[in-house]
Formats: sequence, structure tokens, C-alpha cells
Amino acid sequence: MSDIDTMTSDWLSRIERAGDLQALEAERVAALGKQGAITGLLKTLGGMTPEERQVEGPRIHSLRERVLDAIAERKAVLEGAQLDRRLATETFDMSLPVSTGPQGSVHPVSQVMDELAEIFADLGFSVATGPEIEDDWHNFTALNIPESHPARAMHDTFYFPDQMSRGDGAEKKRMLLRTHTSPVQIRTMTSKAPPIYIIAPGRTYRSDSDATHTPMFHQVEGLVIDKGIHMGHLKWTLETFLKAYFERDDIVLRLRPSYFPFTEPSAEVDVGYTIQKGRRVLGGSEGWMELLGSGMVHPKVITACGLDPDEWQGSALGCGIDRLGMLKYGMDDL
Ligand code: 2NL
Repeated sequence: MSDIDTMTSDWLSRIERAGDLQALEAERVAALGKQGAITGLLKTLGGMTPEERQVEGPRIHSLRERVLDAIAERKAVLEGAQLDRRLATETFDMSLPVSTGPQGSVHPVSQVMDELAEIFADLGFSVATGPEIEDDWHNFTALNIPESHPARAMHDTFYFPDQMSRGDGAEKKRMLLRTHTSPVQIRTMTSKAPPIYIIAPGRTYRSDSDATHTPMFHQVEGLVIDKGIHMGHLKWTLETFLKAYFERDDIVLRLRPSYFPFTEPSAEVDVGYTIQKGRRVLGGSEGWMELLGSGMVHPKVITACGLDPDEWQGSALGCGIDRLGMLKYGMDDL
């Protein structure tokens, strides 16, 4: 046997005898490391004549290849054995109870919805819900927004394709994703006898997205239908709601005349703030922040729902939940 053949069988048996991964690594360094035996052998190629190199080169390289292969093979065996040992000794009781509670928390939007439900429950309001896929009539027409009304264009509505309309003939209804939660109130007015005291929180959709708008957002609307309801009731309800929600007694409101097709008169509601340490803090009236819309339910809306506006009056309010959450919990980005 040549020197190279002897070396090959030597290294292969040394690798085979390595009892653990650490011993194997030591053999690898001894053979192929910077000062290793095989590395040294490779270096001798430089000093050989071309003829010698032609014979010795392939032999030394094949030695190196066989040793590398043997190390990889042995490594796989040792790693397998190590895993088997761990599997045999380490146990894990799958039936043990967890040592910590669940790590989730309630989403701020859900949290605000819960708070609103509780605050308005104290004022005698119950929570109403309805479908997110609506028809034209409940989302627009009943709210005094006829086909030609500019408010339709302003609502950036997501319409469903024509073939997904419901009903047929004159009854054929084009479907859409509700642009506000008002259709829930319309459905309540057409299905339940007044007096009505409800809030309708939920998801709403508009084809609008930038830094301050998301295509899906959350809204809460409040509706009262009763006899002798006027702006005074509305103002008291708004004040009581906002003081409870922001947990401050010094909340000041400013009702600004405005326009909504479904209310007359309409008022936008601003909340006063003061500036403390460079930050806007609600309460007081150094500045004003627009917060919600409100008004007396338009007689046409009451009529559309089959009620007599001479007998029943109503007040309503609408507000973005995301905005309410951001203000209370100090978030400045949707
Ligand atoms: C806003 C304004 C508002 C309403 C929503 C309403 C609902 C019915 C009848 C009458 Cl069924 N009104 N809702 C009234 C005034 C304002 O929302 O700017 N919301 C973000």
C-alpha cells in the first residue's frame, strides 16, 4: 500500500472511532484544519514537478474527498444518536395546564364599543345590529338621499356587481357595503314600534384610503324616536355621553349648524380642549376639535319608515369609533 492509501484508511478509522461530535470535530481539525495533515499534504503539491503533480494531485484530492465524506456521514450518525438520547430522556407532559394565562387583549375598537354600550345602557339605550351588505333603499333612499343626491357620490360606495342584485323586476335591489350604520336604525324603525332608544355600532365601508382613511372603519350611531323630542334632549345626551366616555366633568361642547340629508336641523359637535405641556388635553375651551355629527331626524326619514312625523320626532348622532379610541387612548395614527 502507498503512503496515501495508508493515510486514507488511517483517517477513515479515526473518524469511525470518534465517539461524539466534539471528538469528530477534533479529527476534522487534525486532518483538514489550517495545520492539518491533509492540508499539509496539499501544500506539498506546489513543490512538485508537473509530472509528479499529475500523479499525486488526484490521489491527494481523492483522499481529501473521502475524508470529507466520512466526516459528514459520521456527523449525521452522531447527531441522530444525540437526538435519540434526548428523545429517550427528556419528557414533556402534554396534559400539564399552562403556567400563564392567555396573552391576548381586547382590541381598542372592541374596547370602545363595549364602553359605549355600557354608557348608553345607563341612559336607556340598547344595542342594535344589522347586515353589512345592504341595499340602496336602507343605506340611502330611506335616509333622504335619493339616486341623484350628491351625498351618494360623496360616500365613495363599494357597490356589488349588477349580477349580484337581489330580487327582480321593479323590486330588483342593487347591493352595496353599508357606508354608515344608519341602515341598522332604518331597519329598527321599520320593524319595531316606537319609542326607540338604540345605538348601532359596527363596521362601515367606503372606497377611500390614505393616511387618515381606511376602506373599512367603525362607526357608532345613536337614535331616539319618541314623542316631544327636541334639540335640548340631544344636547343633554351628547354632553352626558362625552363626559362619561372621556371620564371628565369639564368637557365643553360646541354645536355648530351643519347639513346632513337625514337630519334637520343638523349640528356638528366640537369638543373643547386646553393645551397642557404642549399637548391637547380634552376639557376647557382654548381650542375646538370636531368630533361627531348630529341632528333632529328629518321628517322625510320618519315618513319613509312608516311613522307619522307629527306624532313621532327623533334625534340622532353619528361618530367614528376609531377616532374616539384614538382620542381616549392617545394614538395618533389609524
Ligand atoms: C357623521 C354624521 C350622523 C346621523 C348620523 C342618522 C340616522 C338616522 C336618521 C337620522 Cl336613521 N340620522 N344618523 C345623524 C347625524 C349625523 O353622522 O359625521 N358621522 C361620522
